[in-house]
Amino acid sequence: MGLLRFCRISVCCWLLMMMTAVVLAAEGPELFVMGPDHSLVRLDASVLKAKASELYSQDRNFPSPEPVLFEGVFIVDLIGEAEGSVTLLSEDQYVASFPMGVLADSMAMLAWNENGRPIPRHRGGPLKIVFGNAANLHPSANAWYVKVLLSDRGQDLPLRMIRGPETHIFLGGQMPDNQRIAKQLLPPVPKGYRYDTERPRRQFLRGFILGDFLKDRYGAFTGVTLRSLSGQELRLVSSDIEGKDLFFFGLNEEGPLGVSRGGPWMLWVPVLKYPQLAVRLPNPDTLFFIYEMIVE
Ligand SMILES: Nc1nc2c(c(=O)[nH]1)N[C@H]1C(S)=C(S)[C@@H](COP(=O)(O)O)O[C@H]1N2
Ligand SMILES: [Mo]
Repeated sequence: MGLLRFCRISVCCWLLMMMTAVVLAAEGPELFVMGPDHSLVRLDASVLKAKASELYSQDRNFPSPEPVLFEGVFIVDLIGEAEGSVTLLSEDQYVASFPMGVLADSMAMLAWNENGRPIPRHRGGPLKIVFGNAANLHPSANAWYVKVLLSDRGQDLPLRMIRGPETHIFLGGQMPDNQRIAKQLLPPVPKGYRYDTERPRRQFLRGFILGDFLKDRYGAFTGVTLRSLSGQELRLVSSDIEGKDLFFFGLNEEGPLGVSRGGPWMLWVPVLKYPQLAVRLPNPDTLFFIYEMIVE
């Protein structure tokens, strides 16, 4: 009796695993890019495969005696060489940014297959960056789990504010001065690789107190969902927000926060003041890459 039951369970588990594998394989690689209306557009496997190339190289994270055959898309083939710089965002909020010329010279590819098989998650898949020639790049340039690709044009992103059927496109530069706040701090920076490494320094970040920002535009609100380009979401209800110093930053001293610096908007929570809220953030005190808010 016991053995029969065990067998039945194993068969069920096995079937379930096979079905999951089929579904996952059918999905294939996907990548998000910025569309003309500043919403994220999904490039599915068929779009990516139409531009696919092969590359014999090494996975620098897992060196092997023989070269590996990668299948993927050269970043140059996705966006063309004319663009100034490119930022890649990964599911774990890791960011990697490069001048376009560096990506072209190093033959940077977003790869989904190695030796004919999908790249497993423990090796950086389903989509990871590999290079034909990466002699001069630090290993931290090998971005794993890549999800979003943004060119220069995508760096200075507006905020999409959505309530019901209406979408308002908010440009940081349009902020009325009387509503702005500025706070001097060592800016939080997402973990990642930046080709132009600039030492972080104490400076003024500009933006709003989140509650004031929402009240000013919408009057009463019951809650808000903040959406990050890398896929994380944070839902706050009005009692999380009202009367609290939750900082919503969109500019530094040079101008709008680029995505490689955690922009276009970031929510910064003073951890000591609001520890219960801070633990809900993917990074210790900050939700980076906020590009959309849904207001209720
Ligand atoms: N998505 C993602 N990619 C990433 C990282 C990360 O944390 N997340 N770490 C980077 C760093 S700092 C290095 S050194 C290499 C790590 O490779 P290793 O695990 O083979 O040492 O991957 C890079 N790619
Ligand atoms: Mo690293």
